[in-house]
Formats: sequence, C-alpha cells, structure tokens
Amino acid sequence: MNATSEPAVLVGVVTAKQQRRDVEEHLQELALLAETAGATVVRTIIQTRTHPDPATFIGKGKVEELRQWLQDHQVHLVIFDDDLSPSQARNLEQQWEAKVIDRTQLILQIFAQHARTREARTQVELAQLEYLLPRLTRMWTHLSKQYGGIGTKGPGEKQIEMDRRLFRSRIATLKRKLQQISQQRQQQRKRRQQFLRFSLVGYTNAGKSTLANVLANAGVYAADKLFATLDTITRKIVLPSGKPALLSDTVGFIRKLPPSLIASFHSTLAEIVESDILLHVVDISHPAYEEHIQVVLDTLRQLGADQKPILTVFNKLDVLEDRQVLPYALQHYAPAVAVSATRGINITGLLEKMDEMATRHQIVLKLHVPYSEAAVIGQLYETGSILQRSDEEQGIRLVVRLPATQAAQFQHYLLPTS
Ligand SMILES: Nc1nc2c(ncn2[C@@H]2O[C@H](COP(=O)(O)OP(=O)(O)OP(=O)(O)O)[C@@H](O)[C@H]2O)c(=O)[nH]1
Ligand SMILES: [Mg+2]
Repeated sequence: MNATSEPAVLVGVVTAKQQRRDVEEHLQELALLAETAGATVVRTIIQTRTHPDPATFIGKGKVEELRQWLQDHQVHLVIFDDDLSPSQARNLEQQWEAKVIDRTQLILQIFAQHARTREARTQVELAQLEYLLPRLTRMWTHLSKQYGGIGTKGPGEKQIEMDRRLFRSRIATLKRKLQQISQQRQQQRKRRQQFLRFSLVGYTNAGKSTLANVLANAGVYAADKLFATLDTITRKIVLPSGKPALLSDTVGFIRKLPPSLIASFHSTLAEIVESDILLHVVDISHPAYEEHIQVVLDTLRQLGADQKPILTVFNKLDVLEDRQVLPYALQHYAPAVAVSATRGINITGLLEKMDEMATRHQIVLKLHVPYSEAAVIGQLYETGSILQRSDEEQGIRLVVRLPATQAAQFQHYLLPTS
C-alpha cells in the first residue's frame, strides 16, 4: 500500500438471478476501478441473498460484523458493486461511520480525476451534479470533512452546502457551456466531412489508444488504467489502397456506465455516431470478453450507433493462452480480425480489412439533381458527404460519398460515368 492510497472494502451480492462466477468477475473489475481511483482493496465480501435487504442491502448480521471489522482495522471506505438507494447508503454510513459508495460513484470519481480538457471537465461535472441532485438530503458532509478522499472529490465537498436551486442553476450553466462546445465540435466535424471516418470503440482497457498509436503513429495516451482516455482524438491515416481516412480514439465503455455520463459525454461520443465504420476493439485474452462485447453493443445501441458497419478487432493476441477461443471468436463476430497492438502482429491484416470494409460500405456517386427537386439535396447532405458541388443552369451537379446501403434511393439522379 502506498502512502496516499485509501484502504477500501468491496461488497458484492449474489441474488437468485445471478451466478456466483459472474459476481466474482464483476468484483474483480470493481477492484481495478477502485485501484484506478487510488484505493487499496483490503477485503472483498460476497454475500448470497435471495433479495437485497431494503434498509441495508446486505443482511443485518453482516452489517454488524463488518461494523466491528471496519472499526478494528480503521477502514472508512466501503464500495458496493450494485447501486444502493440513497437511504440504504445513508443507513450504512451511519452504522459504519464510513463512506459508502457504489460502482456509479466510483466511475464518476475516476472520470473526474482523468478529465483534462475543458470539455471533459464540464461533462464530468454535469454528470456528477445530476447524480447528486436527487441525493442531496444524504448527510455525508460530516464524513467527507472527516475522511476526504474517494467519493468526495469534485463537486461533493464544496457544493454540498448549496441548496437545490443553486445546483439546478449550475446544471443549466454547464448544459449551456456544453451546447457551445458541441456546436464548435460540429463545425470541426463538418470541415472533415470529405474523409472516410473510422472510430475505435470498445471496453475500457481493450487497447484502443495503443492501436490508434500503431495505426496513426500518434502520441495518444495509453495506460494500464481504466478510462485513460476521456477525450476524442482524431488522426489522419492512409489505407493500403492509398485512400486517406480519419481515425478517432474515444472514451472506453464499461458495465453499468452511468446514464448521466453517457448523456453528458454526448458531444465526445457524437464522433462515434457520425463515423462511417466502427472498429470494435476487444481484449480477447480477457475471460469475460464476450460480456464486454455485449456491454459495448448495448452502449452503442443507447447512442443510436448500433446500425453502423462494425469490424471486430480482437487485440492482445500475444497474451491469449487458450488458442481454441480464436477460431470461434473470428467466426462468431465476423467481420473480424485478430491483432496485437503492442507486438505489431497483423496490423497489415487489419489495415487491409479496413480498406475492404471501406469499399464495401462506402460508395462515391456522381449525380445531377434538377432544381425542382431541391429536397433531394438536403437528403444528400444528411446521409452523405458532398465532395464536389457545382450549381449549373439545369440543376446541381454533385460528387457524393454515401453509405452503400443508401445509394439505391439516389439512382435516379446518377450521371453516366465517363
Ligand atoms: N499484451 C498486450 N497488451 C496490450 C496490447 N494492446 C494494448 N495493451 C495494453 O493494454 C493496456 C490498455 O491499453 P490502452 O490502449 O490504454 O487501452 P484503451 O482501450 O485505450 O483504454 P481506455 O482509454 O482506458 O478506455 C495498456 O497497458 C497497453 O499496453 C496488446 O496487443 N498486447
Ligand atoms: Mg484509451
């Protein structure tokens, strides 16, 4: 334990609906999150119960046993994997004289620690305030004053005294600020519209930033930490066919990513929504890789980006022990490719697949649209990228790049290719 880390106890509950193995897996991930936030896990408790206790989530006996233990070991932080109701958290804090936080708060804490840019900081603060607003009555000020540290960083300490009205007005200000930032971003994205756009998506720590570095030789921050990247970074790359494209690296996903975070990271995540092809990076060496895939697909659905063409990129091939996994994964999640970003294995294969996807899913058309059908022009601007436009006597001549699936509806306006 280093001098600055805060000792913490982790708690998970196996209910009738769950497998113990899954809960263990989730607690391992919670431990990683806790360490990323700066805690040292000193004890992990798993309790089996048919339902959570309405007042204390875990059973009364366990609460009492842990009270004694926390006191004996001078530990003042307990982290639950499940969401606690405000009253459950309050009851436990009173009995244990310790801070009690859940996975959501821990994730918010990490985001607060990692936010660097004005945009990320604004987004995180908004998410934190929205999380805290319904919990304002929870009297934990005395606890945060006493112990500080995890769960109290960010708006907690200094803003807890503000009344709800001030909270709401701060939320409104932040939303306005984000609106401005999002407009600026939209402008930037418009300027880049002529390029084919790839976004790296995936579970946190899958290796997205490492891969972005390898593909673009960019100095993107990669670290063995959860949520190392909170901002979207876009780089230009050139595919083997010579086609230029843009590649964006963005924030990772995780099980139970707080909805308030997804909402407030809207402008960062818009990059994903507006890209042409997604590269879904998966750590194939992780025993729970299939659950990770589902979490990412669910999050993409929430963002409205699940209909995009996806190339699954199985990463960390170099540390995959069970070789049996690979043929199944490649087939089941096709189109897919396996690589190692750190060892540079099969990066050419990946680039070729990207080229192939680009050809399959994007098409460039030369069109002529009469002025009498101006609405079509609007549609084209919405669905595709206008590469060239010249307004002529009879109508508008355009060169557009479109998703292949959209091409048929504009067939009527095709110009003969000469
Ligand atoms: N063994 C091995 N490790 C890798 C490979 N690719 C990435 N890593 C490691 O995995 C860790 C996470 O990598 P990142 O690139 O930061 O992952 P990320 O997906 O960007 O993570 P977030 O930004 O936190 O969502 C780092 O320690 C990398 O060195 C690989 O091919 N093999
Ligand atoms: Mg990253």
